[in-house]
Amino acid sequence: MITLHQFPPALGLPNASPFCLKLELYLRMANLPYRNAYTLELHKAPKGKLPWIDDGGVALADSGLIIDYLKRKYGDPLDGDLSPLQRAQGLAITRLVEEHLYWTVLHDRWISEAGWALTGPGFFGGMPWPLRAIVPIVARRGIRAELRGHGMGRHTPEQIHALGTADVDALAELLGDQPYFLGAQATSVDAVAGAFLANILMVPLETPVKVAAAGHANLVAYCRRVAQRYFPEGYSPR
Ligand SMILES: N[C@@H](CCC(=O)N[C@@H](CS)C(=O)NCC(=O)O)C(=O)O
Repeated sequence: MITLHQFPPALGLPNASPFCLKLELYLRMANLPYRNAYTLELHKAPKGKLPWIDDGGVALADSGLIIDYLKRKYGDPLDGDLSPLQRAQGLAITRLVEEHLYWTVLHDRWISEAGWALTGPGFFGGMPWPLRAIVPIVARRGIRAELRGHGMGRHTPEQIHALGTADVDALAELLGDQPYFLGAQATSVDAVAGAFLANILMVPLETPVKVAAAGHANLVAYCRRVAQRYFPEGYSPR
C-alpha cells in the first residue's frame, strides 16, 4: 500500500499545497490504492518538502518524480496512449503551472497581508504554543527569500498579478471547450492543472489572479468537474 505523506487539509481543500493535491489527484485518477499520513514534519521527508510517498519501504520525493515511478511500477493508464505532441503539450502546461503560476500563488498567500491573514492561521494555527508564534515568522521569511531567489519576489504586486493573469488566460485558451486539457479523458496534466486551479479558485482568498480565473467559465467548470469526479466526498477538510 502506498502511504502519501502530505500536509493536513487546510483552507477548505483536501490540501492547500498544490503539489500534495496534485499527487493525491493523480493517485485517484490512476485508481491506485493509498493511505494518507498527514504531517508537518518536513525533516522526515527525503528532500525536505511535501509530498513524499512510502511504497513498501521505498521512500520517494517530488510529485513529478513520484508519478514517473508510479507509471513505471504500476503502468500508465492515464498517459499511455498520448501522442508525442500531446506529451509535449502536457509538459509545457505542467511547467507553466508549477514553475511560474505557482510563484504568483506563493506571493499572494505568504507576502500580501490579506493572504497572510488567511494562510498564517490556516497553516500554523494548530501548532502548540510557542511554536505557533515562532514557526510562521521563520517560514514566511524563508518563502520571501525563495521568491526573491526565483525572481518573482522582485516584482511589484501589480506586475505579479499581471503575470499570473496571463498564465490563467493562457490555460483557459488551451483548455477551450474540452473536458480535460488533452481531450475527453483526464491525463496526468489534469492532476497538475486541477490541483493548482483549485488552489486559486476554491480557496477563500480574493486575488486579482483568482478574479481572472473566475472570469473564464471553462476553467471554473473544469475545476468543479475534476473535484466532483475525483473527490465525490467533496473538497471540504476531512
Ligand atoms: N517539486 C516538488 C515541490 C514540492 C513543494 O514545493 N512543496 C512545498 C509545499 S507546496 C513544501 O513542502 N514546502 C516546504 C518547504 O519548502 O520548506 C514537488 O513536485 O513535489
